[in-house]
Amino acid sequence: MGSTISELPSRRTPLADAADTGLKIVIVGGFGVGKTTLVRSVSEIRPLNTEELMTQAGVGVDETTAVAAKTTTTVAFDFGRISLNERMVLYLFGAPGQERFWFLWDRLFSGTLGAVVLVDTRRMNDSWYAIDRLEHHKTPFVVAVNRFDDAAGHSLDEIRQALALPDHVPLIDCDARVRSSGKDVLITLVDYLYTQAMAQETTP
Ligand SMILES: Nc1nc2c(ncn2[C@@H]2O[C@H](COP(=O)(O)OP(=O)(O)OP(=O)(O)O)[C@@H](O)[C@H]2O)c(=O)[nH]1
Ligand SMILES: [Mg+2]
Repeated sequence: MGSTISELPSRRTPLADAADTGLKIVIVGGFGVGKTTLVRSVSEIRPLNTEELMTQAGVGVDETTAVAAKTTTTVAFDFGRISLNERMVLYLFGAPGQERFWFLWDRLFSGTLGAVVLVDTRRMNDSWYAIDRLEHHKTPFVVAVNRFDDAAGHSLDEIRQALALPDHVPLIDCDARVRSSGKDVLITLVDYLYTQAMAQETTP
């Protein structure tokens, strides 16, 4: 596949010897919400991206109205890695956002401990499929709102209501282009997974 790999960091951070806990995390959400951007900005290795140029063939098939500047799209998945501390490593899988590639999602969820649902407030409806599949697989998830510059300033409370998210599901703002912001999202997810695991342990 003639994938274009651009703007990749040249760094290659070796995995720490002490790393003994690897967690598989998926990044899901609608078309063009910034999944590939998030994996790229946080990954400490050169991420694998399967981006293809969007062509005339997609006109009328792909819904590009809100992302007119977008020129490529993920056709398989993104892969990256980030060490949260000496011992804990996250393996990140970014899902393809376009409906015609959704059949890949269920396979991508296999062995996943948790997920990030990226949301663009201009196209909230595109988040339903992701939330539905995660609930179906009983995969714990957090929701991160990727604030695009031209997005109306909906509050997190309004977004929680619109997505009918239960109170226990963490909901935060992020900028997928900023490494520290992406890292905060992942830390929120790991904290949430930890709290859930602890709660299950204490439940008789
Ligand atoms: N202004 C702004 N642009 C962003 C932000 N996040 C991503 N982008 C841009 O939005 C476009 C879409 O980002 P991608 O990361 O390709 O989105 P994706 O969810 O992987 O898209 P698909 O894989 O095609 O579903 C890119 O041109 C990014 O540079 C953001 O927070 N703000
Ligand atoms: Mg992508």
